[in-house]
Amino acid sequence: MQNGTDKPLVGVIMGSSSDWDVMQNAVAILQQFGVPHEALVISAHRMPDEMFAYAEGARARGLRAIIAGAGGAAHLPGMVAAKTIVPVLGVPVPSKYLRGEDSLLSIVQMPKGVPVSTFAIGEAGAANAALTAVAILAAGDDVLAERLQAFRAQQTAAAKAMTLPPAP
Ligand code: RP5
Repeated sequence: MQNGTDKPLVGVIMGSSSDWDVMQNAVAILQQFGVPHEALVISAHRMPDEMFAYAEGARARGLRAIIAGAGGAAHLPGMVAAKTIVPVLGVPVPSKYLRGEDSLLSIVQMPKGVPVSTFAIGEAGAANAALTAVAILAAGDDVLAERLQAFRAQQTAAAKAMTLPPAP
């Protein structure tokens, strides 16, 4: 990265430590790309004052994207988006009873004017949210853009090298 500091550019927040299994997939991508980031628990329902303070201070602290994961009545991404113009990338975390369909619908159905970019339920969504954060940053960072291109090229090569077992 070219920002030359360890100040986080991406915030990864989640409603509970129980979301970590999923959300660590976002952190892993940010680490892989060398993006300065922070990861912390901020619960919309259990610590609403801290959630609003985090959102209100995000831009001034230099955050350029916020990845917010939550499960069930997943209000965290939407309420953070309500208090900041920093892009919010929402990750629906699988829930115990409804397997994350509740989380997905809670996050995706934002009213017009307050967007949350919403990703797939679970690990793929967390990883893709981080890749999107990388893409946002890469718009102004050629080094990061090259890393992203290389990542895509690797995937292409891996797909081309795939073989299938002989037909039964
Ligand atoms: C949400 O409630 C969290 O994002 C989590 O997915 C879900 C359950 O939280 P815990 O009861 O496991 O702390 O706020």
